[in-house]
Amino acid sequence: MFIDVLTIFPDMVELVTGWSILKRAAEKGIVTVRAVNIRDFAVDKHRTTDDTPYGGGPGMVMKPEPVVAAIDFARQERPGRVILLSPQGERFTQAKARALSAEDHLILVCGRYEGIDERIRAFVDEEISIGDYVLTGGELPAFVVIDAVTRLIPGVLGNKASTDEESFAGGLLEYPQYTRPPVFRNLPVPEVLLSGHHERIRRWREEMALQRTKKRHPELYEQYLRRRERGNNDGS
Ligand code: 4FV
Repeated sequence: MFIDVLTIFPDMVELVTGWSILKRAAEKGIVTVRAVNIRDFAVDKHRTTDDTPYGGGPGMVMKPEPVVAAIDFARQERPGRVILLSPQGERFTQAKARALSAEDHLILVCGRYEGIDERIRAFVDEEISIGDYVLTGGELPAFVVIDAVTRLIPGVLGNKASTDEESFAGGLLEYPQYTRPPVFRNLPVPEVLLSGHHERIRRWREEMALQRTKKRHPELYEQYLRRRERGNNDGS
């Protein structure tokens, strides 16, 4: 997969590509992340990428020309899905991460300032929000998307199974995990996990995932029950 990050702070991209799993994925050639500096596409000698809002109001707005020229540049070598990160976007989910992990080329547009010129949206395929809060820029949301998407690409994570059983994968939150020591500050590991009895462990984990989802994510729990109900009815 190719990922272009369109930003006026290209050095930030090192944050995701320079470490751990994503670094190895890049070294293995599974994922290529490229920083595209929007300022390189500015049309004036001062390399301006922002201006005051028409109609007045606080702050600055991202100019359309440099951003759209950067999108054109990113699309030159290969077609790509252009994604704008913004609070007005569709909420990012594991299902969306799974869908994007099948793409060949993602072009992530990172806004800055109070917002972007509305005409940029005519050159964008979709908008994604990572949550209902306002950040200083779209770079961190872009990195969240890159992390969540690339770890789903076959070969990136050592063990594929780890993405099958995790939260949201099966529609439930993940069950509690434990590792050595068997007792930590008088807190023991649940005996069933030390039993070696795989069927009892499997049932305990399912029950824990159900309880945790019901308590912390009731709507996800309802969705899961409805899907299970449907599953039972159509025998799937
Ligand atoms: C954001 C979010 C976000 C808005 C103005 C960047 C900021 C600034 N992006 N999910 N929440 N973006 O807050 O995606 O330009």
